[in-house]
Amino acid sequence: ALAIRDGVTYHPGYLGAQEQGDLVAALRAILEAAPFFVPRMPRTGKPFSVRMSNCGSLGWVSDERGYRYQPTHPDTGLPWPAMPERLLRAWRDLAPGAPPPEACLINYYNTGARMGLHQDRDEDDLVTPVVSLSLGDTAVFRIGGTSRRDPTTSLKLASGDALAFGGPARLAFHGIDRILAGSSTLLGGPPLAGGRINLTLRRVSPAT
Ligand code: MD3
Ligand code: FE
Repeated sequence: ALAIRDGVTYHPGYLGAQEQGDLVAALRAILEAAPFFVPRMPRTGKPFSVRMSNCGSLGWVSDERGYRYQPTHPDTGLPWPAMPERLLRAWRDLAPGAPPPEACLINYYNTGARMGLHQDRDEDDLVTPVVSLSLGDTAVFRIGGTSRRDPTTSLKLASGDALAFGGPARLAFHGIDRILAGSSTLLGGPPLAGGRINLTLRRVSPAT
């Protein structure tokens, strides 16, 4: 593992080719039960370019009413599917000693999708690390400090790479500048027509 900056641990090639394929198969089953929804900006309702779903006991959603975690899918009203065992193992590997994850956000980026610089602060637990896994096309990821004006570092995230964000990096500004189309053959066939999937595992409620 490499220290990218204070609190950021990078594990290039954390998932092998077989594990990536198995995880995509598990995600296809999850997405049949919990299809991608289109998140919208609070107040304005402007749609995100990223499509989303979740697994675990809680899922992150966004609409005109705001950002929040909830136990059910915003369109189907059904509970989110369970987290696959391989994700729970990744959490134990990459956030050792942390209380179990409650939410896994599934972000899907087509070519042209991006995510502006932001902080993750919708969780009541802001101390447990966030763990991220990348699948499919390579993304140009950018991370700065806890002030929007802090200098940023760019990193290319390839399929199978993992990151953990803890300590001072838990509240760092970060985003996805672009997706390198055609850089991976992992994701093919609906609803994943190429592009990139990012999985972010989080603790939402403070451990008791
Ligand atoms: C740094 N997702 O879902 S993953 C997000 O690739 C999000 O889909 C991006 O930012 C993606 O909120 C970036 C890397 C990441 C995830 C969570 C973080 C970096 C983080 C939380 C705190 C600090
Ligand atoms: Fe984020």
